[in-house]
Amino acid sequence: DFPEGYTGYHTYAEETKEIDGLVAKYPDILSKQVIGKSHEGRDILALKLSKNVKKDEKEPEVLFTHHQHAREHLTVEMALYLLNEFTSKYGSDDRITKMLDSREIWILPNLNPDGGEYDIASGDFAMWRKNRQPNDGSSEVGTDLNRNWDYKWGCCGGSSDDPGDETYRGASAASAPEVKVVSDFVRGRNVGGKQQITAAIDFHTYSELVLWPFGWTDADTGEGMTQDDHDAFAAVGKGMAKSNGYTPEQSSDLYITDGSIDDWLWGDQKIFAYTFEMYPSSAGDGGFYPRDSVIPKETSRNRDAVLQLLENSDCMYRSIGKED
Ligand code: 0X9
Ligand code: CA
Ligand code: ZN
Repeated sequence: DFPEGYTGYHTYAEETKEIDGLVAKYPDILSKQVIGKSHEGRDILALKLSKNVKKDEKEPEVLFTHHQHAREHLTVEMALYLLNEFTSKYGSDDRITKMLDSREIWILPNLNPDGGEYDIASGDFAMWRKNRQPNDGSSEVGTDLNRNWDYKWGCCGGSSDDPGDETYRGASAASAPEVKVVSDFVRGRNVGGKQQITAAIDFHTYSELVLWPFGWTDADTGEGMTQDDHDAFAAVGKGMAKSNGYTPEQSSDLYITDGSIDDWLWGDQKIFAYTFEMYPSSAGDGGFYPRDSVIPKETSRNRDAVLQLLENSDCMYRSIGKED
């Protein structure tokens, strides 16, 4: 369980209970799907939020993914905040109502349930990052999910081939079952040759950043990224950063990563995918483990940014005056 001072965070069981309660209370706008299993057999969920939720309507779809990294527990709270906020304010809050009426929102609250549970199993934090998949020929456990996605996997020195390292990229692209499950889910949203998901945020902690692709290269434009693509990423990214006070930048400005989810979502699926690094800005304010008292403030802090992305998701190029 979570240590004292952190019991406001949700364990996997508490998270499941909270979600099931919301699905029971708001069946017309919230639905739950089990899209696959983690290595240890826990459910990986996709929650859909939309008016007429049981129908697949012709509406832009937006994806929010959470908790790739075990110790980044605040990102699960971010998912639960969005689920609570959007269900409880549908019909009373104008912006939320408009978005549920005209978008299909996918929230994947926990991509790494095994790692998250392992991190709190002893009652003290384990500082765990990866999943809990064993590695052939090594006693070291785990793959860094955010280095295992099938785009430029292991290309560029932005991950490790050593199973003992924190950024171990896995034996092959999508070798982690959690990555495979979510990749297949996203590919499944390609309906009739068209990817329905247009925009995404992958939530992490910490550093208070809004990041956009690519991570594999320092170049702003080039292969897979036109000037207009880049400018739209930056325009919407900077707009979101203005509302939450985070710092906006290309992800490779932080450091080079290969096999990260946002590079795959954009490079392979042409989804405008951002990474948010949530609170705190620095290690001094709790690093990966800020007290539970910050949860309400630091999750609601992203409300406006999330709504901005939803509002832009029908045409991301409108942000640079190029509506098509
Ligand atoms: O290294 C990571 O995966 C992310 N930082 S964290 O401390 N949450 O582990 C940053 C990823 C930045 N790169 C991309 N988003 N591509
Ligand atoms: Ca709908
Ligand atoms: Zn992370």
